[in-house]
Amino acid sequence: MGTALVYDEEMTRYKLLWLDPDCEIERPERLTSSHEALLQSGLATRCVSIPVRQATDTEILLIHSQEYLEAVKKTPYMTLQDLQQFTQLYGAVYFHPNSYHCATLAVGAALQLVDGVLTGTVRNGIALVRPPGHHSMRSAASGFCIFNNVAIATKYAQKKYGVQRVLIVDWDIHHGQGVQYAFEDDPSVLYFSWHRYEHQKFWPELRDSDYDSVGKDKGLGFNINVPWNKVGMENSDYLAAFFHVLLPVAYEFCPDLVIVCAGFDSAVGDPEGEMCATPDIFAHLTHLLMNLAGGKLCAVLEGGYNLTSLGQSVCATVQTLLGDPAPRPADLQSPSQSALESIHCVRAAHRNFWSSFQHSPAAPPSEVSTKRVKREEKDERTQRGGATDSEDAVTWPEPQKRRPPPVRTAAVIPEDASCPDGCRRFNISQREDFSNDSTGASLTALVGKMEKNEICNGLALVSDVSTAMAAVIQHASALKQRVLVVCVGGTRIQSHMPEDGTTLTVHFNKEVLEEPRCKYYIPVHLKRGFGDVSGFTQATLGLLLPIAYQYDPGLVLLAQAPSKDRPSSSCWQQLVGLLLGLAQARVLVLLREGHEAFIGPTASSLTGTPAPSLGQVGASQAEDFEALDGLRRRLQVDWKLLRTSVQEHEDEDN
Ligand code: X5A
Ligand code: ZN
Repeated sequence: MGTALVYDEEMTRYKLLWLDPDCEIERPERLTSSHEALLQSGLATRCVSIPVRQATDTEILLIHSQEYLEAVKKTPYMTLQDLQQFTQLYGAVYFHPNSYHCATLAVGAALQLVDGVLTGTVRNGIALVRPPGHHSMRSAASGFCIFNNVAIATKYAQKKYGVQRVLIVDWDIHHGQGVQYAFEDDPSVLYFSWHRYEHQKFWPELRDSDYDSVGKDKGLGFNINVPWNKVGMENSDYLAAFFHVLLPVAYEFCPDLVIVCAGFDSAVGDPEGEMCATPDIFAHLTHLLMNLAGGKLCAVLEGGYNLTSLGQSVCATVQTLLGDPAPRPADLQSPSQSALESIHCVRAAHRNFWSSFQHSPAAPPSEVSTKRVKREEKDERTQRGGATDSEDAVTWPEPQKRRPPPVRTAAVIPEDASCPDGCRRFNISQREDFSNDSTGASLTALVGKMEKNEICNGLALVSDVSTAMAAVIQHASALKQRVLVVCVGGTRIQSHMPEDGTTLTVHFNKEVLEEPRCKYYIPVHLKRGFGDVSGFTQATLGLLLPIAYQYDPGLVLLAQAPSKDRPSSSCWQQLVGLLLGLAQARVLVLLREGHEAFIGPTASSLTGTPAPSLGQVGASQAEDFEALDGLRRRLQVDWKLLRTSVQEHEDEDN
């Protein structure tokens, strides 16, 4: 199951023919240099090339009006003067005699990608296209966009394949108002967009882009806007929006297909976005979406105007789609006050629509609600290192090369058990082992190989989880690796776990456990156990992942302790899949003898197969929700990525 790359050089054959400072950034080189970056890095050859095609009129009419299509069809025959005049009808867009042709190819590329993913030819993929699409509306071009590639692809997937729910994630730094307008009354399409907004002072300067545009009629709640009111947003701000807004809702919605409006003007160096998130962040944003919809993910290029940043971001995305481990999410800061204000407002605006937010505070804090008039402090923009004038002034380190280990998944299992698909058996045989503990010896040897980047991850069937855990932790700390221990079930674990920060333990349990002893031991009480999918998603997305990303372990140890309550295999696979975003996917899973049934599902997730969907997640009991949210509030002093609002926490540094 591969990754599609849909691209054709023809889409570079149109350009701005007159002077227009607003449009000059949208150049053919955006596409050539993105494609070149994929070739240079060797990623292009690992993808399955799918040819583009022209979209038909019928397909374009899924979103656009006949009048508009007819008007655009005339542009190839216009004189330069006519083209300029036609352009005047719209905002921030230009036409060239070859624009119409390229626009039909851009739509067709998105449709080819949807075909590839929904017929099962490929698992996922990216379409590198020009012109972009998300600003274009039923009867109007806008913001370099002519036809709405992603909106058309969404309708097409629903019509041709009977796909029910589509999640559109728009991480471009502009608001895709065209996508919002196309689906705002449609509950089968969930549209999420974050965008530079600056209290309506940033293009397209629409009131409709604010957090309180939540959809209409039947579609109420299915439009989610996260307005960024300052420039300079960083990795932690984007991750906080994923952990505390997008992901809980996405899991609740349970899409059959994910389409990404993949604009990379939200990355550092971009002259439009002026944000500070690094290209590597797209590896994580992509990874976090890859366990939804059984992994069916279509990324379609939108914006991105700094050619260096764009190429690096495209590579980070494609390499993750191909299944390579994401780079370490190093040194995450606290989300900024302004980002938290936005996140708080979005959650409040959606509290009646999504059970994930139903217990969130209702009204935005009062000083926030006056937001539309407070915009004098504009020049705080340089405060967090946001770009000022020229894009050349902005620099950032070159992303680390990601070199996946030669062996993906090792299995330490009894010699008489069959090796799960896609795994390499890894046993130190009794003969070679002098310690009398061949499992322990195998585990430490395996951790050594993971450290040396020879094996990526592994699973082991052990008779005693505690002993195995202790052996691994000891060995990992000798290697000076921070270890994240995620323990599921069991009443108590190793009392002599180090508390100096070299390990962080998160212990999910159905029984009431003691209060956190220290910052590095976190008991999480899941009253209804792992069978309660809403409790599981709240705990995993809203608690475990933010803490784990901030901790940034070098190794993840996931252990299933003895317990009557076992997670369903789909919850377990989601957990494994999501944890693979950490520690360059160095995840070691310990299963207990007697739990052999988990070997197959665990191996499947470790080898990179997307986890099965959890089904549409219902509401959790108010008291259960409160208990977990209370824990989140207590922990956010130490773990700042847990914050979902500005008010909860007034001290210090931001
Ligand atoms: C697709 C995209 C941006 C338009 C900016 C107009 N459009 N100032 O990024
Ligand atoms: Zn954009």
